[in-house]
Amino acid sequence: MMKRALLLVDIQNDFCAGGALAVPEGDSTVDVANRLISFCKAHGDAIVATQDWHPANHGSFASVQRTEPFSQGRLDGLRQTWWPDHCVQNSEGAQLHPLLNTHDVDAVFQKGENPLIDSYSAFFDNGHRQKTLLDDWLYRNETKQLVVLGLATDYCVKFTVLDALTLGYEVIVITDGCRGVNLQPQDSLKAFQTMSAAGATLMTQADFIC
Ligand code: VGL
Ligand code: ZN
Repeated sequence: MMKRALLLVDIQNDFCAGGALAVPEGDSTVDVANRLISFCKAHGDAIVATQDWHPANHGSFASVQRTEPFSQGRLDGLRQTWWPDHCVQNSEGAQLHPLLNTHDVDAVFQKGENPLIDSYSAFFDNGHRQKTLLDDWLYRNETKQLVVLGLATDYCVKFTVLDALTLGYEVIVITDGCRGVNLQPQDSLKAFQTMSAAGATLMTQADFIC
């Protein structure tokens, strides 16, 4: 039996309306996520969610670097965008969206705790130096296929999907369940193209549920 897991990336208050790093239309991922949670639950799939989970002194914060949000620099030798303070551990902004059906979520994985390096992917930090517990959990669950959606298309969704493909998972990305930051106008489109070129299958929720 091919086991499947639904992976909900960073559907957190800070990436939604009114949040510290609000992604345009970020809230619209919640309905898609809830529909897929019901569908996948009914099919016996695992359901996992991630949280961006930074200490208040995280090195990706423009405030910590005393610079302008959305400008660029280097962190631990890697290119880095400086973000507004967001998803600070245990804050309201770091909580999963209140309308997300977390009752049916089997496990939540946190990332971005190390203040010295950013962590867009749910599997590794941006330098691939440390691994989260997600891959081991999925391995124990005998997961072959991941169905991915969430926030943000051009950062955490993209890098999660690329790492998942490298780790050998079959990956389906639910395009209408994702929204991007789009610091540059085409970033989300490019991210979908990059994920597709790397081997991910792009589908809408309607395609997937049919
Ligand atoms: C994210 C920017 C900074 C994301 C997280 O979840 O896509 N983006 N931290
Ligand atoms: Zn972050």
